[in-house]
Amino acid sequence: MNVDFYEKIWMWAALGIIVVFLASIGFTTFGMAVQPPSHVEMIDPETVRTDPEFSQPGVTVHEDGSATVVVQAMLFAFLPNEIHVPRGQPVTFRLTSPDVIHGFQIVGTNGNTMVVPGYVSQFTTTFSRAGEYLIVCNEYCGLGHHNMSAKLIVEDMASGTGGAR
Ligand SMILES: [Cu+2]
Repeated sequence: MNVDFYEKIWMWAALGIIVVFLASIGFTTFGMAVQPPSHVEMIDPETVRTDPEFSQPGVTVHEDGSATVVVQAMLFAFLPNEIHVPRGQPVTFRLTSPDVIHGFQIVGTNGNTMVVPGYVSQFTTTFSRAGEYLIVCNEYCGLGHHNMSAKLIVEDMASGTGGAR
């Protein structure tokens, strides 16, 4: 079979691109440890409302000053609706949904995650500026989607108070 010289160049170039793509995927996966989450926390959406953790959504401030925020995102609200967290301390958000997919975006910060029924979404961030932040659902979830919002208040707290509010 006679293959034109220029055709051959393009065939080898295409092969070369595929090799480069596969090599870069291999390098980032094994060399740089960039990979999908190895730990996925699951939860039965049917039991979220009676789950020991998620049936008591709220903020827990720990001895070291850091905080954990447990949030239920549901049609069409966040529980709790007003979240008080300490400024300058790591704040870990743990979220899940008992119904459909929601979003959880803290406007003006890097706090943003998807909330998928069946899974626990978790992220940790630190807020350096005190003040009031708007939390919105950024995944269209139904007729009341535009009303789905909450308030985050970043404030200076005495560490180690253990006060949940
Ligand atoms: Cu929503």
